[in-house]
Amino acid sequence: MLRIYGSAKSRTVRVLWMVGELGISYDHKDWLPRAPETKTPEYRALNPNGRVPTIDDDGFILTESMAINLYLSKKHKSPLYPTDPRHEALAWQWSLWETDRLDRQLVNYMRHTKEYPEAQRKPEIAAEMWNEVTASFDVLETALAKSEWLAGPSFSVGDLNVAAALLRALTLDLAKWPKLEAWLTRCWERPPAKRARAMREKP
Ligand SMILES: N[C@@H](CCC(=O)N[C@@H](CS)C(=O)NCC(=O)O)C(=O)O
Repeated sequence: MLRIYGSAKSRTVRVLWMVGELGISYDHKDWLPRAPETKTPEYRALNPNGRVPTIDDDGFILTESMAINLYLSKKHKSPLYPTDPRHEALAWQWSLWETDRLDRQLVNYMRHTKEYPEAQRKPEIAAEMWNEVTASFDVLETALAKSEWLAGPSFSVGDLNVAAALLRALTLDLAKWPKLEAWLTRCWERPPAKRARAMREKP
C-alpha cells in the first residue's frame, strides 16, 4: 500500500494530483508542514529534512515531490510517463528546472505580497522574486509557443510537475504570457487536478 505524508495545503498537492491521474488507492497522513507529527524521530527517519511530501511505497521511502511523481508515473506505466527517451528526458529537464528556477521564487513572491501578515512582508524580496518568476514565465512562454506540451505530444508528468508548482500563479494576471496561461488552464482543468485543488482549498 502506498502511504502519502503531507497535506494538500503543501507541495504534497502535486503528489495528490498524480495519484488522482493514476487512479491508485493510498493511505493519507494529512499533515501540515511543520506539524508536530513531522518533528518526531519516526518521521525524521523517513525524511531527514522534516518536510512534506514523503511517500512510503510498500517500504520504499522517497522524498521530493518531483521525484515522487516521476517514480509513481513510471512505476504504474502511466501514459503520463513518456516512453520515448527524449520525451522522458524533457520531463526530467522541466521538473529539475522548476525546482531551480521557479519553485521557491514563486512561493516567496506570494508570501511577501499576499500571504504573510503585512508587517512581515519585505517589498525588496518581493521585487527580487518577481524578477526571477517573470524570467521563468518568459522561458515557459517561449517553450509553449513551440509545443503544446512540455515533454512530447501529450500531457505528461513534465507538465503536471511544473503546472502543479504554478498553482499560486492561477491567481496572477498572466495576460503577458498567453501561451503559459492557456497551458496552465488546460492542465488545471483536468479532473484529478481539480480534485487535488479542492482538497487544498477545503477549510
Ligand atoms: N523540494 C521539496 C520541498 C519540500 C518542502 O519544502 N515542503 C514544505 C511544505 S510545502 C515543508 O514541509 N516545509 C516545512 C519546513 O520548512 O520546515 C519537494 O518538492 O518535495
